[in-house]
Amino acid sequence: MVIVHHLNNSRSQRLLWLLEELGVLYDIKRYQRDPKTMLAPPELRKVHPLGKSPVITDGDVTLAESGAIMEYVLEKFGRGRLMPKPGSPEKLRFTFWMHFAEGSAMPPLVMKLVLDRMGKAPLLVRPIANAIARKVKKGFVEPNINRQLDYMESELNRSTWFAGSEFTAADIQMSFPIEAATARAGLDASRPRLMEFLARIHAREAYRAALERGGEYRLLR
Ligand SMILES: N[C@@H](CCC(=O)N[C@@H](CS)C(=O)NCC(=O)O)C(=O)O
Repeated sequence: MVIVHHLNNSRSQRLLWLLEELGVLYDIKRYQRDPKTMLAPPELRKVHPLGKSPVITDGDVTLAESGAIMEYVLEKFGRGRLMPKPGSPEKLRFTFWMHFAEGSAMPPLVMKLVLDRMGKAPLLVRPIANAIARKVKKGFVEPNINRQLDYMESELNRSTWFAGSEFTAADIQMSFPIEAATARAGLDASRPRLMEFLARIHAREAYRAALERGGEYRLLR
């Protein structure tokens, strides 16, 4: 049976959701973030040297990295579900969003999280830390986040879901940056397609079932 090594308030929630959509039986092994640093506990490094979540174990297979795990799960259990037909234009869009989520959308959102936390630097260096953080956010991080959000919004003007008219695993993969952008980058009703996307995914039975099994899911801000 697939075991999901699940960190609270993290990307592994997305994987539980995929497994629920496909009706795959799975078990959860839980890990708690350090409440101060928000880092994963060292036990996770015993499962995979990177010590990040998600990681799955399935028999002899131990696999990290959300996109790779999703591909593995779709190949092994999907029977063609939740992905477009090979060779179709939708498949190309699917591949793009599967990579874009972690390759492009998440890095500036993670940078924003880290830079926002610089406000908690020791008192003596706080003014300098804040000045640097503000400059990097204004000059690099926020323009990138905004350009990416605009692009996502425009793509959802083209079609209901990211890869086309059908819901696919690319929508699951994209859910995390979009949820993170609402939590920490001011994504709001000024981008109505993205807000509708969130409302639609949050109403899905499998999304709710995964939340129930996964437990606490409050995105870091
Ligand atoms: N690109 C990786 C990112 C993995 C990642 O950074 N996971 C976060 C959880 S959202 C984590 O484990 N953070 C705790 C830590 O870095 O110690 C993926 O999608 O799997």
